[in-house]
Amino acid sequence: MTKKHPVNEKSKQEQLEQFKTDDRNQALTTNQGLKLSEDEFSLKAGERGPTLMEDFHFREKMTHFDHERIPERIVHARGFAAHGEFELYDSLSEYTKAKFLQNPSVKTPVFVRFSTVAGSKGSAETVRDARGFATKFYTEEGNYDLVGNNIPVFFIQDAIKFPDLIHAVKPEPHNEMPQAASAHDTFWDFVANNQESAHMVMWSMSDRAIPRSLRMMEGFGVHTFRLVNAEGKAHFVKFHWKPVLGTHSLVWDEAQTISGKDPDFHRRDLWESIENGDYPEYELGIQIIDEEDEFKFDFDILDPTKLWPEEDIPVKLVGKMTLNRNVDNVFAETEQVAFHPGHVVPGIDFSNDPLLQGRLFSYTDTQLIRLGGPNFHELPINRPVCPFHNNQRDGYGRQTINKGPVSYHRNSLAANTPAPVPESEGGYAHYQEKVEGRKVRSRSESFKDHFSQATLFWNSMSAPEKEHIISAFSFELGKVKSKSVQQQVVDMFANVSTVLAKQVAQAIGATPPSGEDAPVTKSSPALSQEQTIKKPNTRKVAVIVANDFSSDLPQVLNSLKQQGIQPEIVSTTLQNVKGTDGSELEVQHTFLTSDSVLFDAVYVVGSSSADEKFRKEALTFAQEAFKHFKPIGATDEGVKWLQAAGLDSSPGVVTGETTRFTDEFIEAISAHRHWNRHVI
Ligand code: HDE
Repeated sequence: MTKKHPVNEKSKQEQLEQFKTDDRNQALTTNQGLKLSEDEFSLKAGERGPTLMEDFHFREKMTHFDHERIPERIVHARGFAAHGEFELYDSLSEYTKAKFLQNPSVKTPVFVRFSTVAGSKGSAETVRDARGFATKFYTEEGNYDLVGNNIPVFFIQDAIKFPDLIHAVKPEPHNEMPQAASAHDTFWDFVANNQESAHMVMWSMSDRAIPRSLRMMEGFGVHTFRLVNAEGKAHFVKFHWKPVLGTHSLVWDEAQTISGKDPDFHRRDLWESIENGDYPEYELGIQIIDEEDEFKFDFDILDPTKLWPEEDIPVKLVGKMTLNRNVDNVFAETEQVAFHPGHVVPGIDFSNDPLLQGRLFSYTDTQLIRLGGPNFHELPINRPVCPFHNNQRDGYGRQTINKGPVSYHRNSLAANTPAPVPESEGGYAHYQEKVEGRKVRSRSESFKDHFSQATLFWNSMSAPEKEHIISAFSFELGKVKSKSVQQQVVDMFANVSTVLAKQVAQAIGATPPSGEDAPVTKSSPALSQEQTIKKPNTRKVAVIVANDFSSDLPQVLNSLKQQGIQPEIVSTTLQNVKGTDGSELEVQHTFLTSDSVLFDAVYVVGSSSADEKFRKEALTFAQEAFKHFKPIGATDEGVKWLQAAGLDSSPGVVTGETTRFTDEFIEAISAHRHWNRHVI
């Protein structure tokens, strides 16, 4: 009965094509198709007279405009998305019968939306926050959504607390401040009074919450899910996305400046990378726990404030996702896409994680109001690439024209179709987990350890990462007005580390805890970004050049490009700059349009004809990069400038004095940040 619907990486794109339109070179019409002869003047009684009611063109245009906005997402409002494909390395049939995880030759189209959580739709992108990482797989068995975050745990253990958490972190209701920031009283009051948040707060205060790029952050399904194979055997699973470029972050001072200089920093980076053919790639990883081993750990695997240490339960890399196409229209695609953790396919099922269970209700509910009725599954971006048939009918915005009189089940007039199909033919059957218990409102004892993994995270950090966490707490709590809340938080995090709590207390004028940390017995190296992949690819270098640059420069720039590094020329004006040998370089940015924080490294070249103003601008770039631990290179006049400013001979600063300048500069860029530099 069920037909096979072959899906390939083009299936979604082909489907979307049917809905696209190109307005260029067309006559202007009303929505009824009527050609218009004029579009600048409303119809009036006399040239200086009132507008007439019969001006249907004016009314249609204005009415549509008046209704252009839809509510933004209650959380994850600020987002950006791209299309791509997923390919499997080896069949996962041992664990799951999901069709798209069987055959490595099948490529599945995907749509991924990244987001911040707390800020409004127009807020800056480099704020301190978790990032959403939501993937829709358009499979032959229907849409599968992996709706994850870039942090593997969550603030709360039960979905019923989600409205409280979000009320606390959003701008305070009496004055709507601060925007897209957790550094305020209500958030920290929530934290101190809901101590299950400790582990996630450690992640939020770490570098993970200020990613360098959406291409350079991990993704996590967070909850424990189930994979079920064709024999009906289930395993517990956690999902991971591992970025091929490694996991990298900004530094906080830089992130704040970028929020003003380029509030679109992350979307611009994603958009441009895809346009340049530097396709973002992420490997899909799974951690598997046998059902029999459910109780073998010192944490409850249903508790979403806990991760599964990768050293104990290894992450097996099973496939790769490549984002290779930007959207055509942000509203139609990115804004109207509707993700749902309950969009599953046969072979993927839920666990009893109480956070996941609540999410299974919330997504459709919020989308009903955001997308204005029950037919948003018909929007082009949300349609599965396989057919869908049922007896649901009507409602706002219905597009499907269901033929025939029958819209009920069971029936005889349509031979009892559309009909459910048995599991053996692809019908979804929920995993038959045995459950029993009393109806209670309570939390399992096994969920009550809130601090062990927060401490594990702290113990796994490198020295610079620990410093960043201390300084993030000090910043956030330094913005809190209530002394009592500040003190409660210090007391709470003394349970994670007294070293941390003491330093934060010192910074914010609170009373430090007494006592010392217990000796470290366990750490998880996988949690530290120190261990991540480091590559020079797609790192952006500001090359600061004036007229009369030396003839070696084009050669250096070519060598950088060969390593995948992206040099961009910055100068006083957008006029081409000329070298002593007559060669020319196109200038992409001026000191006015650009800033050091928008680059991964700075290369000061200058020239002997550069004036004092130029030298100062170049040094501002270099000093800013120095402060942010970024690689700095200098040749020609630039060497003298750095020397005079005392910026040379520090780790990650490479000057043309060395004969291996290009190689050493590439090495410095590949190392990304030079934490051992002494920054005052
Ligand atoms: Fe969400 N979340 N969430 N969430 N979530 C939404 O659904 C919710 C949680 C996540 O790009 C909303 O369509 C509850 C964890 C992402 O469109 C809403 C709880 C994780 C996105 C909702 C959580 C997420 C959302 C708002 C606690 C990581 C953006 C708009 C039980 C695993 C998807 C919408 C996109 C969006 C509810 C917690 C990820 C209100 C009740 C944990 C990536 O339904």
